[in-house]
Amino acid sequence: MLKRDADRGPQSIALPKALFARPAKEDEIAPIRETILAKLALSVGKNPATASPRDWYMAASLAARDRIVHSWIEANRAIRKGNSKRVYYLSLEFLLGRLLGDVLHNLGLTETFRAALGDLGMDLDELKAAEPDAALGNGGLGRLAACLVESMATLGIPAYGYGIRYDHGLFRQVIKGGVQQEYPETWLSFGNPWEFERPEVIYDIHFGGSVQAASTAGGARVAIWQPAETIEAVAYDVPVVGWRGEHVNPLRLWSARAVDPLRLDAFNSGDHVGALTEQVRAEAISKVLYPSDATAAGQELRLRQEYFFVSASLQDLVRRHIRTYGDIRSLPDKASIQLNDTHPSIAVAELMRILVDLEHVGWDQAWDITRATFSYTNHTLLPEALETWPIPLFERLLPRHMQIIYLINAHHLEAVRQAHPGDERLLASVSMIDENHGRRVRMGHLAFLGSHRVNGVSALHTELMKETVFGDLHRLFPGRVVNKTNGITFRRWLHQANPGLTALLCEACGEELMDEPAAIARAAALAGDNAFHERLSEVRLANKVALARVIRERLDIRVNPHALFDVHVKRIHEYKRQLLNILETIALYDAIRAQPTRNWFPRVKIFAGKAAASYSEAKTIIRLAHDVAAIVNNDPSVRDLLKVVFLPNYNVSLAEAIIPAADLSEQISTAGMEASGTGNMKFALNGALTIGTLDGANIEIREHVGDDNIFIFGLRANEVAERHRRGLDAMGDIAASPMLAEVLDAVAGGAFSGGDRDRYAHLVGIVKHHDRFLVAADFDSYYLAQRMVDEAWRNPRRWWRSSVLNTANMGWFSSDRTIREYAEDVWHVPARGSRVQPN
Ligand code: 26V
Repeated sequence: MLKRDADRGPQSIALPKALFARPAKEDEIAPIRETILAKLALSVGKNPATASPRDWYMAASLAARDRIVHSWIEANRAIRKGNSKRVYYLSLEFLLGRLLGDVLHNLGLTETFRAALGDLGMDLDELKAAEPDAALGNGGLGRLAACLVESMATLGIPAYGYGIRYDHGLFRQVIKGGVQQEYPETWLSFGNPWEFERPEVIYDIHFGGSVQAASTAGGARVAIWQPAETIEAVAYDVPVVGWRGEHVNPLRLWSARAVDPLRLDAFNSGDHVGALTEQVRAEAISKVLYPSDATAAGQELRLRQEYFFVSASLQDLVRRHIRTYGDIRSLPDKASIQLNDTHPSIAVAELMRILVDLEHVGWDQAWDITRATFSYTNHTLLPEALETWPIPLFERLLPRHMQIIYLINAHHLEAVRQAHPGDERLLASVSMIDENHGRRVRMGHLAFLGSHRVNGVSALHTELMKETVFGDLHRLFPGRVVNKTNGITFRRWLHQANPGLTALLCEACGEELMDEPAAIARAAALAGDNAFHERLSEVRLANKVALARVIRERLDIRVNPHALFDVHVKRIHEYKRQLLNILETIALYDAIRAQPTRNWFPRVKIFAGKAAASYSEAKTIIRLAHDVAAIVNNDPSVRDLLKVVFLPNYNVSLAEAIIPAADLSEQISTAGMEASGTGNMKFALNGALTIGTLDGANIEIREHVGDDNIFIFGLRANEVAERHRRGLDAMGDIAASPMLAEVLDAVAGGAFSGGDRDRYAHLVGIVKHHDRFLVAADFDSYYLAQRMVDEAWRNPRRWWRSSVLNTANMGWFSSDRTIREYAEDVWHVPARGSRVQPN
């Protein structure tokens, strides 16, 4: 049963006090207290007696924001004075989560604010929980963007994040009777204290119309785009505060606005709705975040979103460049633009348009400037996720860009023809136009060709890029594809999410850990130390008790905090194989009932994650998790040895409560399909052991933590590819696994659906007959790996040794390391602690 406060954050969690946190600055407590009171009265318009926690959150945030502004202005001044090169990170998603805790922590003001609020009778943690998550992203890609911009600020890199200020972020998930329902998310409804509206920073964004050819006075031929529609992009800046507040960068988010707020003539003649249609159409662009796995419906709006934010961002940075340096030709020396996936890749054509049509740079030079400026990160190789646009749509919405893309393609194909005469297969494969599925523009190819570096996000993923989707392009442009394994910011995912563990690690590794993630390696010396294990287990238990309370409050289910917490949280997708986990849960349930006297240890299987609204298989997986939970949790013969819970509305804040409480981290994607994963890193950093496939960054995690400290199972990526080539044979796998056969029969036979055989017929049918994700092939190996987990859990010394070695070996997975690699190899900008020094 859902409780009324189910959507509130994990505010009720009593975490161990942050021993490592900077102590309150005595002389600042009183001024901050006064500022908070002044903000409450003058900006929020409330008095302390009637103010709600949300009002206090607003007042405290505005007080914290004041502290940022000076460093921000100073950072800007220094960048301008130093003529430093800037990095522009273009991303359709920034999954920021809550910001108050982040800002206070990075400013070193957490304890000072706690004391100031305490004087006023308020509790900082309660205020923090009143902040809505900024959920401007779907999952891994958006959260990565948030970690990377934080690391850029921390390393003092002059950078702008550019994105869209969605009125509504990722939908709120409510589960009714096991069925996911989506509700709009309303993070802005009470105002956003972290943003600065910039009403003076506005750009016109054009769509549609036609292109005319004309000649200049000098006889040069030029193209003139006469658009049919114009809307406005208005800037909102959110400060991104680096560690210790030494550097602050802007995250500039664009909001769409109609040029005219309403058609007054229509309004006056009584057509009140018609008078607003243009406004509604224009503002639809920044109305809502796309769940990326959406269907073709609404595709046009998505393309409009992409061009909208790209055009505004390029106009903004080109204007800044020309104002400062006077000449667009020096752009690559002073600006590096990172494309976060293909969503912003129309930027390649847009920059060409600006250079050629507006700045009158010759084509070849424009192309050199473009390639030297852009670089592109690929985040998935799944064919259904690779972005392509139907040419008729593209032509209608962006006619001049379509021409430019044809021209780029013509030059490119001509060069390929010269180098490889007669190779028609090669031409078709590297062309920006896909002729096989109705003519479409391949955005990945556009981004690849327009960039000097193209990167994957883990070692395996990068190798697969070179072999598969970008194989031919890689051979044509050797050296362009590089790897930049993802990372996570320790400030959020260790210091803030797990203050108890951070305090212990500071004792073990020294306070330097707070500034240098690599210092965490020193904890390895304590891997065999019983006393350290004891203290770690106390911290973990406290985190588990806190999570157990969240589970009780939200689901009315009691779980034993001494049980093994086995956690599978991420978007629900067939390739991530939550289904494999649920099927193993059923097998375990059967085994417990068959051998009730074996020495089982209690386990809690924890799931959370959202399914795209249109993704019916994923929604059915959620339903199955609930159906299995209902049976297992209420079966007295299980005697609480197994519990299954599905926490609704997974988001960044919930992740911060779940991850520090995990004993086991499920990273069980079909090998070759998860580009990297970053949750895997968060769990290992917090001391959970991983059960996983050799996929994405799991491979590098294994290399760092050692074979003995991770549970690897299943087919390798090359074996998966081989099975796909050879033809899938799940029926063979099922015939070889009586256990799996029994589990599938039970599900299909209605054992978990009150006898309803229809509910899971399709899902079971997929496993049996179209098992692209090789659930059947990996089942036995996964079941065995889980029994190895049982074995290891029985031996606490061994478990805690592994846990310490996981945490101690995660320094390399700091996003500071990731950003240093981008800075050196892709952007060519100096970063603190990097080998490239300022010139
Ligand atoms: C999108 C779609 C849309 C169509 C249906 C299938 C499908 C599958 C996956 C995706 C995800 C697209 C991009 C993305 O979020 N990639 C994630 O990026 C993370 C950061 O690099 C990385 O850790 C994850 O492994 C990767 O899935």
